[in-house]
Amino acid sequence: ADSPSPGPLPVPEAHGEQAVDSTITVDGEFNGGFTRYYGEGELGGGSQNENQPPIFELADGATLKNVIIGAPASDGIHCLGSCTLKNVWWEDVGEDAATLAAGDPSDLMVIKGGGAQAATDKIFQHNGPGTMVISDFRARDFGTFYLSCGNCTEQYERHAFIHDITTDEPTEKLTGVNVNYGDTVALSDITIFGDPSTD
Ligand code: ADA
Ligand code: CA
Ligand code: CA
Repeated sequence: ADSPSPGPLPVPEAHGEQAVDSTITVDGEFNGGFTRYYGEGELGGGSQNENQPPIFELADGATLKNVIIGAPASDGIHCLGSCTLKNVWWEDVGEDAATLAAGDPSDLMVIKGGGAQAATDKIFQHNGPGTMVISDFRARDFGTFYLSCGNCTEQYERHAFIHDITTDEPTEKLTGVNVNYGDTVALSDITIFGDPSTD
């Protein structure tokens, strides 16, 4: 029998498209107006190679909202400090969807609204120090929803708060953390369609 499913990802209708051949840097607020952005040139590989450039790179304090990331999505979105992603939708996640790449321990990366699908590996990748807060988010067809880096050159304690999310069954796991570095994840109001068992 088919597994229960959260249904198709409710991506808003795109208002135009824009090919991106070099990373768009965002300082302050950027409202995409639901334009679909997709990679080309050095952002157009569509592979799972590490170290691909992101489509958007957010400076400390930046907000990105109302954006659709189409395919190919390269390494998605990188935050270099505190940042906010509001209503960002990934139609076909590239190497991963969004990364807290750098910053300091007081930084907060807030992801509110939006959704992601077709993530061969991870959706949210936490490499820098600081805290990731993810809420009101939908995910389907993904490996790992949130991963704290296990092998980054610099390791820190990392924290995440994940609430009000709906997903289908991860092919890998919902979250992966390094308790040896002091990582924590707080989960609440999580709905997972399918088999919730773990091994
Ligand atoms: C993998 C890899 C890390 C880092 C991460 C990322 O988890 O093992 O070293 O590259 O991906 O940032 O995509
Ligand atoms: Ca990776
Ligand atoms: Ca990556």
